[in-house]
Amino acid sequence: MDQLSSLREAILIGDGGAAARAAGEALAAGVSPVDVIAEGISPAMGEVGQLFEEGEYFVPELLIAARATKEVFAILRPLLAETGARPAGRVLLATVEGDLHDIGKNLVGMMLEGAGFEVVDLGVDIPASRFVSAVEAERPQIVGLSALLTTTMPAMKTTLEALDAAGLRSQVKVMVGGAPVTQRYADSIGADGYGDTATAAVELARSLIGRQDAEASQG
Ligand code: B12
Repeated sequence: MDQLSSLREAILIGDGGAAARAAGEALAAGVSPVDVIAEGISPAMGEVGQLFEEGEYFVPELLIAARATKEVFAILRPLLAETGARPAGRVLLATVEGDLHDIGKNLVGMMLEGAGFEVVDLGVDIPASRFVSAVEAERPQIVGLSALLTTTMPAMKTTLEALDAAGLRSQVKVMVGGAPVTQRYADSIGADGYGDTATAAVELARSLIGRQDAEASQG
């Protein structure tokens, strides 16, 4: 898809205006908002991360690429909100304590919104105690934890333990993700699911809601 390649290129050079125009053209050509994220923004940001790892990009390039995606999200957000009449479920989403990475989390949130989920995004660097109070206040079916640093992954475990200690663990399904996180790690901390991409996060959220409904009907 031509418009999606232009979108990718615009994000790679951090040109928000061109990215927004390319996204607008893709939408006009019939590409769905969800596909603009899944097939445009998501792979482009993956590539930006890769270029950084390879030493081709430095922090400024990263940040202007991330800023360019925000201009596209501004166009997509109202369109995503229009999809689906009844929310598919409520997801509380955040990056764990000590961790400021939010590009992947934001993509996950956008994709979930596109799939009809109501997303409560707490932001970044969220301590376990805030998850506890937010679960009490928002009553989500799912909590999504993101971590991009090996040093902050343990905060996922701490968060699960805090939910448990507050008597809330059985009321929510917890899904985890972020570049260093693996299925094995998710299993080791007792999370209910792991997703390696924003698209996988949507599938996972759907299946977790299904599991929760089944458990609720069994009493
Ligand atoms: C962008 C970036 C930054 C930006 C963050 C900007 C922002 N607003 O997010 C800045 C420059 C601020 C930054 C800072 C730092 N960073 Co950094 N950063 C990256 C980089 C290059 C890309 C991350 C990214 O956005 N990828 C693109 C997105 C789309 O992918 P993603 O996040 O993995 O998300 C996808 C999936 O993982 C999944 N997913 C994500 N979350 C969730 C949640 C759920 C529930 C589910 C199901 C799925 C899911 O879906 C997403 C979409 O497909 C990575 C390298 C890399 N390749 O990962 C390093 C990296 C993560 N950073 C690293 C480091 C070390 C740091 C710093 C400590 C650097 C420093 N010395 O100051 C600081 C830490 C700041 C902090 N306290 O958090 C290291 C971590 C190493 C380690 N072993 O932990 C990495 C791996 C780079 C490296 N090789 O050294 N960083």
